[in-house]
Amino acid sequence: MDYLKTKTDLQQSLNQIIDETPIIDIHTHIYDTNFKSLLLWGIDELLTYHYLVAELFRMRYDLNAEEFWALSKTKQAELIWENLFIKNSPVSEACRGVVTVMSRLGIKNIRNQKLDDIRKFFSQYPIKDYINRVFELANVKEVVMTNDPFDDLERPVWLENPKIDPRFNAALRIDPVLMQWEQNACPRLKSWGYDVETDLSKNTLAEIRRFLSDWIDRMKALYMAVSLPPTFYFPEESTRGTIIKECILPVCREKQIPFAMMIGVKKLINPALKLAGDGVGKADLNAVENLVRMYPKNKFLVTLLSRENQHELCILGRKFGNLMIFGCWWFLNDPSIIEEMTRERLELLGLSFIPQHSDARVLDQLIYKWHHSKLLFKTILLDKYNDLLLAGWAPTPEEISRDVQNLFSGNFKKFLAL
Ligand code: FIX
Ligand code: ZN
Repeated sequence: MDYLKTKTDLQQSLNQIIDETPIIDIHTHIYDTNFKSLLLWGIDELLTYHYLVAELFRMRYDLNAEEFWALSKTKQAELIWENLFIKNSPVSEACRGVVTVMSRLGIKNIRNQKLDDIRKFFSQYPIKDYINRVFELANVKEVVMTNDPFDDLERPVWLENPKIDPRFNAALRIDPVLMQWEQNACPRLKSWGYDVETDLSKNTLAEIRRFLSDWIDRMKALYMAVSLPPTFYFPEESTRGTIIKECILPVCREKQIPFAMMIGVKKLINPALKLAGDGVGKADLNAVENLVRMYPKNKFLVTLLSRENQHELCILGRKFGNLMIFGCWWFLNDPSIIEEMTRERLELLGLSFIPQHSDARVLDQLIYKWHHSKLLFKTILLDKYNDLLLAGWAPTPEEISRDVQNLFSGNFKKFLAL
């Protein structure tokens, strides 16, 4: 057995393992080529990512949002490039990410490049080759999409029963069912042939279950997902509480798939910023505690948006094996917070969690979101294994490889198979 007995040995072995271990990215907003314009890629999409739009309006508070949104995508990108990269150093995580993507794609002397030349670089790739290149650079073997039957661009694609690239798994996203039943989901389901009314009669509940089951089967969805506000509570005498209890949880049990709850989004606190206008709030984790305890036969994937919720979530994770904690979501996907959350999770949960997801909305973001996170995991895990070494336990490269495989894909696969 070649035990790793020094920090230097640990570091060399760990760095190689982290670089070589393929990833399943369990939550993204990217699509395979069947979904045409929904698949976003290239420099203009990278620069107009809603994280950067929010940062632009900080730098240029004088900008009129309506006028900005009226600009073409290329003009929006040029404004962002000028204000967040040229007139100010791109130090934010989202700005640095754009630089990382270009560097790792092989673009040289980025800071002196003209945007049109960068555009030419991206245009050289046929999209299917580019998908391969991005997955190869990020070392991502599979992603899970966010698939929304209420999206008028996406739904027709699914109804054609498309042959989806096997690297792109589906997740059924059902926010309108839980968040806008009366005004949105109910009339839409009715128009699609489901015999539903706004009041939640036994028949309506059965039809909602049929709708969920149909779409899980159509998409071969790995899980069902929803994003919920910080005010979310359960159990709750409400439309949302009833649909979760009578529809979501029974169907997830029947299909043996997890229910993924992403909790803490304050939708559109600044509507003028559109996708960039969402905020964050601390959630009441009694809601999660009640769900995982009351429904031991259901599996729950949970990620929370508030940094202040993370320690409580780890403690819940220690108590309930049907709760799988995942990712450093959105406003938490920053080195200082990833560091804090990942250390806390390793100390409290060992290796029984999913450390990261990319939430990539633009295909190329897989490159930076994973490169940045893997750099952090190298530092964090080195400390943890070195702590172990100092305590008197020398791991082997095979054991570290096993551990990292579980963190990067095995924990997710095993949780799905439970
Ligand atoms: O609800 C979600 O899936 C969120 O991740 C998105 O709504 C959000 O805009 C995002 O992309 C964050 O990274
Ligand atoms: Zn997301």
